[in-house]
Amino acid sequence: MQTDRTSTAQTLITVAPTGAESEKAAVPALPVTLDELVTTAKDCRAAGAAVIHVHIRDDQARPTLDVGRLTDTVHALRAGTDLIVQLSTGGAVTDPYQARLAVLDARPDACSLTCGTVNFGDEVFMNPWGFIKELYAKTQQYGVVPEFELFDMGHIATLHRLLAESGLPSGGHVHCDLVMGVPGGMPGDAATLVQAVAALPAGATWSATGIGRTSVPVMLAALAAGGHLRVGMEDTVSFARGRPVTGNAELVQRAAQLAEIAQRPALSPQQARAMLGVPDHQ
Ligand code: KMH
Ligand code: ZN
Repeated sequence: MQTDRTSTAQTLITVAPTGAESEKAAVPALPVTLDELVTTAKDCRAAGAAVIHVHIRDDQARPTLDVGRLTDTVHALRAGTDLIVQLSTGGAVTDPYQARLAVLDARPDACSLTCGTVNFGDEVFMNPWGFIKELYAKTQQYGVVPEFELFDMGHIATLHRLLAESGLPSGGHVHCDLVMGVPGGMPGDAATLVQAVAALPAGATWSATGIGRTSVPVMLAALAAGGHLRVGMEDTVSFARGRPVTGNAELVQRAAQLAEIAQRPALSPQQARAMLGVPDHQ
């Protein structure tokens, strides 16, 4: 029997545990070592996550795209969990294009692929068309399943252009993530989410994540609109006003509880592989 990839009966939960922006000194619960990351991954898997979106740090807890470290990270996460391992190709705003392309040499299951440049607080997250095309071609060549990161409405137009010019992704299915509430990107509210979803390619699945205080409203709107969820300390370090996140697992747990209440319980990694077209590495 064929998997119905667009069914909204269940919820894919992705955890983004680290990111490139928060500092360990300011956020002690942030997982920055490989041991911390694997422990977090196991806890989040138990809480309901199926995909892990990974940024790594160096020995000083600074963001790095070192391919050797990324490769070790992919192997360790596969050894310790059955999560789909999605490496960030966004990195930090200071990372050069060549280093971001080289992320795929670590041979992850999946990767993020941002569909346009966006103001990113006081910085600029650069994703020009030529880079997007080259990165997409490499995902197709390596058999890595991309998740299209959409920070703004214009990114959706670029996604349509990319699919029209370069064809379907590895795995044959288009899955997007609406990243909402970045200062400079689209706002994290229900009206914007509905507008963005209406503009997505036919047959695409999508998750949404709200940055900072937009985390909960975006999660509720996404569940109501039939979408999937991304949560984690990359996107918010506050669980509630004045209450810091104590660990990624509590964010996943809250997402899984809300999904359950919405009558759309969490997908297992195995079910998520079928939906996204990610081959089994176990
Ligand atoms: N850290 C941001 C500059 C991604 O992972 O692909 C980019 C980002 C998106 O987090
Ligand atoms: Zn990221």
